Amino acid sequence: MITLLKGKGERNRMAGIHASFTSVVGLLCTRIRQNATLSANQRGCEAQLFLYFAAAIHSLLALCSKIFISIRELSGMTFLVEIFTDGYIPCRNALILFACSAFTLPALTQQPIKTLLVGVDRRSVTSLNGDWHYLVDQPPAKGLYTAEGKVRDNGYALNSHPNINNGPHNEEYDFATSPTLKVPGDWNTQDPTLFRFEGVVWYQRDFDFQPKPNTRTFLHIGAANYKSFVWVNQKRICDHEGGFTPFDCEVTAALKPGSNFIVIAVDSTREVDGIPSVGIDWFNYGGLTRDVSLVTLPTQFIDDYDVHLKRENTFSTANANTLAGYVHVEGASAGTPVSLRIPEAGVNATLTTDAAGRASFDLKASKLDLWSPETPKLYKVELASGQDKLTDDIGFRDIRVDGTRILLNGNAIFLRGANMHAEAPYRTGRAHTDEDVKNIFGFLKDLNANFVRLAHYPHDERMERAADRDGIMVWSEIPLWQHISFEKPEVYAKATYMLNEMIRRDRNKASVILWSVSNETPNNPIRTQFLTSLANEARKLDPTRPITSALIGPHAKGNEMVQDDPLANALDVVGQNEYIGWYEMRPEDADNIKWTLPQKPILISEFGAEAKQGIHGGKDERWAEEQQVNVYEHQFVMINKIPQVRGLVPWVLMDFRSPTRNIPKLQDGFNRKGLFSEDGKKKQAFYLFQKVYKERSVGKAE
Ligand code: GCB
Repeated sequence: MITLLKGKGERNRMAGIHASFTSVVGLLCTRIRQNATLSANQRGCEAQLFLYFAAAIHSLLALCSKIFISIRELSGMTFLVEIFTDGYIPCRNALILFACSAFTLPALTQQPIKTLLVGVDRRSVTSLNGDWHYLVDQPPAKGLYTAEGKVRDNGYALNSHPNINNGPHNEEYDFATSPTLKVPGDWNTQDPTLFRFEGVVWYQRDFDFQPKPNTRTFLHIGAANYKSFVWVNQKRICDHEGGFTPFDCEVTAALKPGSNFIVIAVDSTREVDGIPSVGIDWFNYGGLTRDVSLVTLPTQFIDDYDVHLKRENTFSTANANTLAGYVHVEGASAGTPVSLRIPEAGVNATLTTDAAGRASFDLKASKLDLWSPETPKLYKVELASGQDKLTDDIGFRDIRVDGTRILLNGNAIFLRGANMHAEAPYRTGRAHTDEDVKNIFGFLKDLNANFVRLAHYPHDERMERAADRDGIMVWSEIPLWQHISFEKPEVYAKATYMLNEMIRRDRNKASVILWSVSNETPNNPIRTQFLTSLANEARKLDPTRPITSALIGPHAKGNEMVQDDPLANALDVVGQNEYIGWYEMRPEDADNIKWTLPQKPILISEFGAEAKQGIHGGKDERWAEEQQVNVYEHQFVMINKIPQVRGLVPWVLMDFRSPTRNIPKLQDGFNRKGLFSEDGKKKQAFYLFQKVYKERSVGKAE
């Protein structure tokens, strides 16, 4: 109330203090980060002290200014109210800013990523896919969590068996006689009683193993949504958070000759401080949703590599014959030889590792045919070091931004795309099989698409493999969707970890041309600083690809749309989501909208309307296929007037399950904005895009 009565001048002054504080903190933190002479701990400490100091000064100044204004303007009674209401706000803001700025600290002191094997699908492994016994630990999951919230190692993890016929009463569970779930696979679509279950499910399976001398063995989990706790032969091996990226747990010491068993508790409970957080518009499929395997390697092994076309300051086809990158050999001492061979490109080199086990290279190939959607050329890249070797299929290409253009191998490109969730066509559930991937790529090819945004999280690695083979360019994203706890340092640490895992898994995929740090986040300083740091982190991890994010807003003022989200400054390519004709305004209003957008390449990264396949009617009848077409036709009029649009990414290729879409007979639990229904039936809008993409009638590459 009182705040509303305040003069505009004072509010502006407060906003000014705020903004200056934020930018000073941002600037100083950047300087501190850049100071390579300080050790990580020193830097962390200096930054922390500085932030405490700055936050304290800010609170003090802000509070003094409030008190002063209150004394001057108001009676004693109101003055008190002022201190407790408005006076509280700057303090709170300062604290939030402090916390927000402090999220830079984990980045300063961050631990290197644990072993994460790159190219596991190119190795010979022992698959643990198949039938796993399971039991459900209903919320509050007392089987997994103690009253203090600690993880229980002495319960189901022990895989004990009940004394049924004699002996003292002991356990009240038995994995051995419990039903089974298929791994990989979500539990929701396998057991009807678990369809809407979000919580803890315990998985167990036996396996035989014969340890070999001088080897190390890892349990590789392609993805488990959302938290996992792993035990092998009753020993706690590892935990992991994040539902869409792979992880490896070393099991060498826990394994024994003969029969072994593994127990994994997977918790799909949504958490406010999770990434994503609690509100999501896709189905929260839980479980061991991707391949699980045992990978046995020599004691020194290749755990990571990056083989790419060297990025020069300017691209020229004539000079596009140098390869750069590194091979990392875990356990190697300095001077360990590494062989890198690409016979078809005339590369046959012996590299040597440095003290950190990394063999960097910069090598001329005798001949390179660059990867592109038209010629998705992949080379056999053979890596070997000591007893370890593997062969990957890698394409080489250059992707960069030049002004408002996106250049692939020096040529301006226009992205004819679609968004896709990891929803399996026809069968529904989380997509993970070769068949799912074949179906999704069949849809894209039929559409004449050359691009897919894999929303809103990293998909199964098979998708990128298929994209590499089929010549479909990819936008890959971490699940940082809308509202997350931007003010929490531990959430920033999680985001960087997920980013690391995503980039590490897919950096050798030529098809991946964009890393996205987020989707539709609220425009405020805390968020902007968080995502700017994250975008810079992505650039540091991979300086060869442009960074993007999908922005939302602004709302139209009359027929003006001005996108002034400062996050755009941190991006190379700006994704603009908008739903004119569905969530706001009428479809035909789009014709007259005047957009002001950053002078960067813009992708219309989401637009569309719902329609239920098979419902027909007028162009203004909601849910009719004709209405969906009408929305898109007006969108095309609008988009054709925005000169820097470099791609169309309709929302969405196929209808997908969502817990929030509950209109009976129309949605029935599905977001219906697909060009295809979930059972693969084309809606009219599919044919519209198929034609537009064939004729190249909307948008220009330059
Ligand atoms: C959006 C979100 C996407 C939703 C979509 C919708 O803006 O990015 O995740 O599913 O809108 O259909 O509302």
